[in-house]
Amino acid sequence: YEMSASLVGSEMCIRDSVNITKVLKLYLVTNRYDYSDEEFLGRIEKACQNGVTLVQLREKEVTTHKYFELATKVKEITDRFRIPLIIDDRIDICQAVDAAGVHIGDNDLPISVARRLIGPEKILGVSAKSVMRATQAELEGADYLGVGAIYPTKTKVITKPTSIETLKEITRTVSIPVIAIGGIKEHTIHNFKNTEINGVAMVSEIMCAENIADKVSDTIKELDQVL
Ligand code: 3NM
Repeated sequence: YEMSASLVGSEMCIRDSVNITKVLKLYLVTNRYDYSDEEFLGRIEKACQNGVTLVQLREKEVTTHKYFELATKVKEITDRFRIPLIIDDRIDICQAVDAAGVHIGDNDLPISVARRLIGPEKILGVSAKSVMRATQAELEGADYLGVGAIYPTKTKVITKPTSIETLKEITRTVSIPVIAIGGIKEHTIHNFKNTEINGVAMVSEIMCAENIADKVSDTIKELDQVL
């Protein structure tokens, strides 16, 4: 994928320098589980080394101080690999560490407000579980959509099942890129043939993999067959 060096520095226009249709291919969403910081960061680094194309830092139960600290450390890693870092929910953390963008769901700020706050230069991702929400998100300034949960997931999240049919309807309707999320495993990627998605987001499949390097590179090979 193409990405200019400006992503690494604090220059403006991150959004323009990232090829959004390509960086969504294998989208790692983090989860801390019971890992030590060292183990957690080590896993993210392994994933970056072996082919994930974007990292979303997703923290739900930490203080702002801790979120900032983790975001700073994760950004050191993603910068090294020239991979965009997206922050879940927290616009302030995104701005504080100059991440590439922010991802918001139904319970976060309204989409248009989030866009106004982050400005035109940061990437805005939005969760969409219906065609209506997807259309609205596109209108209000989303750069990409996360659609799910496609499969049942054990990862702690407020979501509801979203069918592959709805996913297809969304990709047919909107013109911004779409990723699938929720319970996706290396061995279920083939199910996304002909859905017109730009990539998949994974949490447990990568964060809990016994061998992250193999998991990521094998998953990329699967994606190459399907996308
Ligand atoms: N968002 P796993 S599902 C963070 O449906 C997240 O919007 C979802 O975890 C949504 O890959 C989910 O381990 C968790 O199943 C996905």
